[in-house]
Amino acid sequence: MKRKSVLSLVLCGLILVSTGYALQSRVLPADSPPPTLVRTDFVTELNNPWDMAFTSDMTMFFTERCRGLSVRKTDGTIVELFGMTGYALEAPDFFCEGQSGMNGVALDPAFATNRTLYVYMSSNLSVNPRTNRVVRLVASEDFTSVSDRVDIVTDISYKDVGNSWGNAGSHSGGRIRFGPDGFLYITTGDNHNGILPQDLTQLGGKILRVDGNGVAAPGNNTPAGGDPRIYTYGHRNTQGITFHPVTGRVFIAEHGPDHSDEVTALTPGGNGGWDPKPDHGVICSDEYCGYISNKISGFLTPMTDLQKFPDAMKPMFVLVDAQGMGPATFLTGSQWKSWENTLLVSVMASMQLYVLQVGAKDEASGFVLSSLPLDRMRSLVQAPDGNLYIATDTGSIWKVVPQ
Ligand SMILES: [Ca+2]
Repeated sequence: MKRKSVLSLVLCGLILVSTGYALQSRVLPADSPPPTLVRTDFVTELNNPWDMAFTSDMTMFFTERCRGLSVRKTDGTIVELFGMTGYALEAPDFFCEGQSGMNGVALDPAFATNRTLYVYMSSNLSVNPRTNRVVRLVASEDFTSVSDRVDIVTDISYKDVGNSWGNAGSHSGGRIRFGPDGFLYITTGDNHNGILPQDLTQLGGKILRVDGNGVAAPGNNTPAGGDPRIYTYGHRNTQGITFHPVTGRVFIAEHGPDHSDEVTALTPGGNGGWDPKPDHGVICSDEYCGYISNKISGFLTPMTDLQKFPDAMKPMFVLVDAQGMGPATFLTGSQWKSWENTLLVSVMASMQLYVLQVGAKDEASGFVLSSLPLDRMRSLVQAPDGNLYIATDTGSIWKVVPQ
């Protein structure tokens, strides 16, 4: 990417980086060409596909937000495994509301031997309020059923009742991924609840890190008095989490309100700096200042309030004109040519993908990928075949081959 091209994008109104942080523009290596992308439909006619997880032989588990968990076998047949009535294992407590339902899916690192996988779903097994849960399942050898349901995390904050800022089921987070450390990372949302992100006793507005039984992982460095499952806090509604292929560092991408989509490299025990509760004397509808200011006088509530939290984790990439940044994955392998080890992030409202180059100090810059059709891309997963798979809100899962 030439600096001239970056400039032209900015001139087109696409502001790539904030001037509020010490971010640097970088230029991708000129001696390595970018890949050409060949896109085909992998699965179509789905209902809000939300996430995918692949076995080593390219069997694909996938979720549909209002239906449940299914699997696409290598011969192309699809089996409905877990969720609504008629699925192989019905979940009577499962429901779909707002942005919630059957969200993330992840395979256990030892899936090949233990057949274990996990989903993030809304459940009415808890009442007043209902909750989001992470549920563990075991898949049969022939992929025709799942069994042995165990709810390993049962108390993830859920927006039980709509308010002036949105419907019930809003801001649930919902991505789950195993890190290279073997622990499960879970992204949660702030539920339009002002106190949640900075409240260390509740699980909304956090990144959680647990083992396969839902027990807090060692090394979370949760501040004293906090729930030990909390890895980082002070987040809004994170839907993207991925791990640097070389350093293993954890990166998240999260929506801003009407400003400041952020990509952030996480530090254990760190504060993301989002605090939408009203300061003393400030009145915000439903005690949530996420779309206005939480201060007596000031600008919009910042996504990272360094004035209030000087030690907060600074984002390494900010999209000032927020467009719903979320799903994210690093691209690994030489087939990606000059994009190897870049961070791919979906920006849903503008229906774009950003390719970000991450520097040694976690600074980043990037450009808009323009060779794929416009669509709201809800999940980005690089599969064991080295190709990229993209779930779209319009009901497809694409296969994208770099050439
Ligand atoms: Ca932040």
